[in-house]
Amino acid sequence: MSTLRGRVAGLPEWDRCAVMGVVNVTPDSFSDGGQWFDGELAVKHGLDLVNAGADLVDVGGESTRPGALRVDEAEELRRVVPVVRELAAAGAVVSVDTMRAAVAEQAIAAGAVLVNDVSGGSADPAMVPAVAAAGVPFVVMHWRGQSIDMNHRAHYTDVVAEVVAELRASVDRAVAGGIALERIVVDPGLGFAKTADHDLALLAGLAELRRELARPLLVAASRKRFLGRVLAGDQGAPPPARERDAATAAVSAIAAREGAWAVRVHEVGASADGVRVARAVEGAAAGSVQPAGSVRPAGSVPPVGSAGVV
Ligand code: PMM
Repeated sequence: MSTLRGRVAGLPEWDRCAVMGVVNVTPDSFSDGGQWFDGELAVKHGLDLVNAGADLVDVGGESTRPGALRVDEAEELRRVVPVVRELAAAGAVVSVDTMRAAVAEQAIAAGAVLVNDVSGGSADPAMVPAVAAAGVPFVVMHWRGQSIDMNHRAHYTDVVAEVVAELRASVDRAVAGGIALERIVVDPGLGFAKTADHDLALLAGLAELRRELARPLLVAASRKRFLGRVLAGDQGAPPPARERDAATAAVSAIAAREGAWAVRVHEVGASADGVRVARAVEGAAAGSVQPAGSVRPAGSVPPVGSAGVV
């Protein structure tokens, strides 16, 4: 299994695709803007995600939706650090979603064990040295610039090949800056300087991304625009972000089956089921039907082969 998904040094190893639940402590994220802006509500939400089956929770204080303006560092710290501290103290595996080294450093001091940087270390020159010094894992996402105007950069001849090449360059920069390769996760950055067709091509190319980059892969499709377009078809208005969770869970199952290391989602339960089904199918394909992984607290899928399964 490790060969399929890869292992990330410094993190627990799950026997299937992991599920990362999203905690946006922001007033304006496209997907859940304002819902968890209050720190206490954000902590409660993070714990709810863990109870629903999240293996990790990703805490962010800055929206990266297309057109978003940056928040200042003091405000991002104010939003993120107390939430990270409480979730880590409660036993959650916490990652911090930030482009700022200072936020990463303080989140790590508060208990975060993974830094998820949508800019892959490009937005803040102090990020790679900070993560290297802390010795924590690092998510390198494919990124072509800040959200304010990223849609203008959605031009590719061969999106999979170009994302591979650009991600490889970011990984090389991170390694040259002192981050151990075994601690690096890569992410194609669905929706970041990409059209819906680009996102779908990248999902179709997950096996190639995994093979070419030879690093664990994080897939973050949750509630994104391309799903709205898929659901609406050629005509009609896309459903709002919060009505894209079933489609998100479908992507989670596909990504898990393609060997993704983790999926990043807002609604955890259905994706937690999806990755377990993928795991069971994987076991069957390998010729041995195996239980579907570690215990899931709520709405569990019974182990394959247990009584009562039709
Ligand atoms: N997308 C968002 C935020 N953080 N992190 C990673 N690694 N990959 C992503 O695609 C990604 C991300 C977009 O906003 P959201 O928090 O509402 O999903």
